[in-house]
Amino acid sequence: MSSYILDRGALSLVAGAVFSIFTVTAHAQDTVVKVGVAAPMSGANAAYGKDIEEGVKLAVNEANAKHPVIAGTPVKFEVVSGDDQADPRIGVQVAQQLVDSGVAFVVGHFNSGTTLPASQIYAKAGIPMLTPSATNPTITQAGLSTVYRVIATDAQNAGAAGKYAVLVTKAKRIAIIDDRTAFGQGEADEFEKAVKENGGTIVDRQFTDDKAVDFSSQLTHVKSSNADLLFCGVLDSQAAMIVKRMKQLGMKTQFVGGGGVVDADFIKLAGSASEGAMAWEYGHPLASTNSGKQFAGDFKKVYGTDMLAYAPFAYDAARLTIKAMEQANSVKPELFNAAIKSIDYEGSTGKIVFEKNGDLKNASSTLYEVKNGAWNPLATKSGG
Ligand code: ABU
Repeated sequence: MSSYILDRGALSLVAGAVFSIFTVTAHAQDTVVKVGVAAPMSGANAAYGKDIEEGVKLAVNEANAKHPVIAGTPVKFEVVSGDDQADPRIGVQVAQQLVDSGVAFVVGHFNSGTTLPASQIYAKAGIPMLTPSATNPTITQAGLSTVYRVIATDAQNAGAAGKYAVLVTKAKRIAIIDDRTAFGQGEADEFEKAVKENGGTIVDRQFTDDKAVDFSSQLTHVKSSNADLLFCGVLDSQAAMIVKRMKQLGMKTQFVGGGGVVDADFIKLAGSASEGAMAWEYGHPLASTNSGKQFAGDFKKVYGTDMLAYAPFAYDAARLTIKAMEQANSVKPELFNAAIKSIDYEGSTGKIVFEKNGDLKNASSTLYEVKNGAWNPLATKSGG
């Protein structure tokens, strides 16, 4: 029996401090196919990790409910989660543990900084890795044949943000703060490039880190630069602290966030300071399609809460890979990986077809604004 197919007895051997296994009722004759989820399940990014895990669990439960048979054998999918704590070093360890535990494929990681080194581990083992959220463009530039991304990159998302800031918002003096992570710095670089390509002016660029809770010195500097627009390459909780501090400092500068900011947590944490904030998020608004609305409704029904941001991408990543297994009639990664490459999948986030490098074809991005305590879509940039 291959390492990625475990019988029920073998499952008990797979355990560790960073793992949790969601038990399914498997019949004795079922082949158990393990589905890895790698994301931060603890620490400041834990809510994103839980969101991703819940998206994958939804996909797996739906697949199991159909009693799938692959290569003539009843199959039971089982989720195995690894907590990478948003730390690249731990991300590599988790990746190796997931590979050793016999997962057939992995949905993850959440952070670009963990995905970059972890993708090498999965590639070496021949295990497909589909990230639902890691958007640094370089992830798919390493020539790894097992790496996929079901979401737009920051070349697209922050690129659209930079162009829009200059040509539509008509900002004259633009400032940037980023958290120096692979994601934050990467998207800030893409934003700056697009601003300059479209004839805009960057008047200030400040840095923080992803653990910071005080942004006074950076914001005071931005205020003194008379910036009319501030783009921030940070995640939701830091973005919320930034808009609160901007209000306290009496700044009139338009806040624009990049990925990871358009969610309920940002509004909850920022309170009234969130009003008028803008941010670019990957994909089109879920509510704009029937499949998106269906996913959001199903998620709420199952978990009793609204999804955060990346659950539908994680759901689609798991569903399309299971479909690839069915098309290949195999749970062997070397066989269904080829089927992923040619998949044409209509998911909750839209159509998923991959470029040769594993990136999403025709990815889109949407600009949102907080109005009356809720995120509202303003503009969507499709394709490219
Ligand atoms: N792209 C949103 C945040 C996750 C990351 O790329 O690090």
